[in-house]
Amino acid sequence: LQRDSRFAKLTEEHVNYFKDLLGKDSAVIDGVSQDATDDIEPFNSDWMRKFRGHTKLVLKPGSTEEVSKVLKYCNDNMLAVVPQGGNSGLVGGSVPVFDEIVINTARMNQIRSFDEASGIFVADAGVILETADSYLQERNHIFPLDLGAKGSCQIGGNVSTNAGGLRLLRYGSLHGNVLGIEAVLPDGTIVDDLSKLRKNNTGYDLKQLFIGAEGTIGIVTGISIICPQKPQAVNVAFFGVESYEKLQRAFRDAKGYLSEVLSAFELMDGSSQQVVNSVTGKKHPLEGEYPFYCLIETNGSNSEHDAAKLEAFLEHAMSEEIVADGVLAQDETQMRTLWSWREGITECLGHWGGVYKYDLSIPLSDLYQLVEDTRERLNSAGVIGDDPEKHPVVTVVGYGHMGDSNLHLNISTRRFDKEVEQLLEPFVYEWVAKRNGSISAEHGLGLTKKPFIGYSRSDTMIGLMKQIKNLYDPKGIMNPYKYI
Ligand code: FAD
Ligand code: 2HG
Ligand code: ZN
Repeated sequence: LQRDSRFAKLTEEHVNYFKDLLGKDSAVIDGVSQDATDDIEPFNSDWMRKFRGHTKLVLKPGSTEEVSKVLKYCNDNMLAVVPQGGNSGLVGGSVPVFDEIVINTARMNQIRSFDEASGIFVADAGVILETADSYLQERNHIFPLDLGAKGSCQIGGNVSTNAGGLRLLRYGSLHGNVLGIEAVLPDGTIVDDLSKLRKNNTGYDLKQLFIGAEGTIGIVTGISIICPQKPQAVNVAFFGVESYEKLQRAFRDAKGYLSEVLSAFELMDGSSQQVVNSVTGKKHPLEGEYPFYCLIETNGSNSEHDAAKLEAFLEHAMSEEIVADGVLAQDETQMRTLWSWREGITECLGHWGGVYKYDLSIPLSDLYQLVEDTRERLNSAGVIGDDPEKHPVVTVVGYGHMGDSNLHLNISTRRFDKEVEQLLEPFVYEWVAKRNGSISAEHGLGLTKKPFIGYSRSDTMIGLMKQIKNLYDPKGIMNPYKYI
């Protein structure tokens, strides 16, 4: 990958323009002028510390109008930019590749309105997901999305990646819940489509293009989203299961027994639980060891009603030997503990060094077979083991949102290794394409998956995407070098 010479290099004149526009405190500058204001490094590297850019300028506009002026100037002066929210993305999309200017939305963090009767919440893109959720919880509602990075990711970043997360099974995707978007195009045009309407069939639904666009066509500055009421009753159960066959039965029967209250069905394999156990040193909630575990959550309006449903499911699943062991959380602390064995996996996997991550949609019946095939492939190549000299790979784990047929295949390594990478790619992508799956279920394409889009999209589809990109961003300044 080479720097695109059409893009201008940052000069002191550019920096002075931005300082005048935004005020000195809204720019993090390094190496362009004398007054380096802050440590620029965190904006240049991603959550996994896998990608590192070399920007010299981070801008933090405080309003949609400021974003508009910044982008217009960048567009007029051929300065490439990267939109950045909480920088928790997992595909290298939120950091510069070369010297692109980072436009960070952290200062745009105002909640604009909330209506308790309709559940419609309107806020700036830079509001942190957990802040939005806490605000809503105080008003008897929840944000329809929840995920492990909630403490740092921003709702604009969530929308821009079309994040899926832990509640999608129950509350649906952002394509359905986001009702309106305010965004700025590279030429400074403010697209005010901050509708609060659930239904609006007046031509193309253009806001959908921004949901999952990963910062390639404009900067999302505000969103309007419909939020469900806070469930009065929440239950969490955690099960050990002997086979993938039985796990599928557990899912099928959970839907039957729990129907409308089922809010999450999450898969964790035995290896993923060993990883959390060895990194945190905590005692696993179940005594025995099982090849599979699942976490089931219910959200309902009547505690007794839900508990009765869950107990009936439990009795059925135990007596039919669908699950081998299980535990039901008795209070909120236990619920959080059980969730930590699922939500903590991503962080623990990074303990030894680098992680190869694959976020895949696969037909449910085949979903876990990929983990087994990958493990076998790496085992026969002799790259997995305990000897740091001989074995770059520590472990291969499978977990994810089983309720959405979304597998997270992760290969935890002591170091990134060319041989391991060549064993994994294109093997994983070919495996998924053969089953008509998707090479990105929820994390997006960013930089990591850019070369592989063809495994999930036809030339015609990619051609149409390029036409849209050219229409919205004719000069190509928005998040260049990434997937499109
Ligand atoms: P960033 O990382 O800053 O940016 C992500 C992408 O969006 C980049 O391409 C960036 O250019 C673009 N972008 C950001 N803000 C804007 C904006 N305002 N306008 C235009 N473009 C923008 N994802 C899931 O789907 N489900 C999960 O369960 C999940 N769990 C996670 C758990 C952990 C521990 C971590 C670290 C990540 C997880 N993710 C998950 C990844 C997920 O994509 C992000 O956490 C989140 O959605 C990104 O938000 P962010 O604000 O950090 O965006
Ligand atoms: C999750 O579901 C996230 O925990 C992260 O989407 C998955 O790290 C991963 O691969
Ligand atoms: Zn996930």
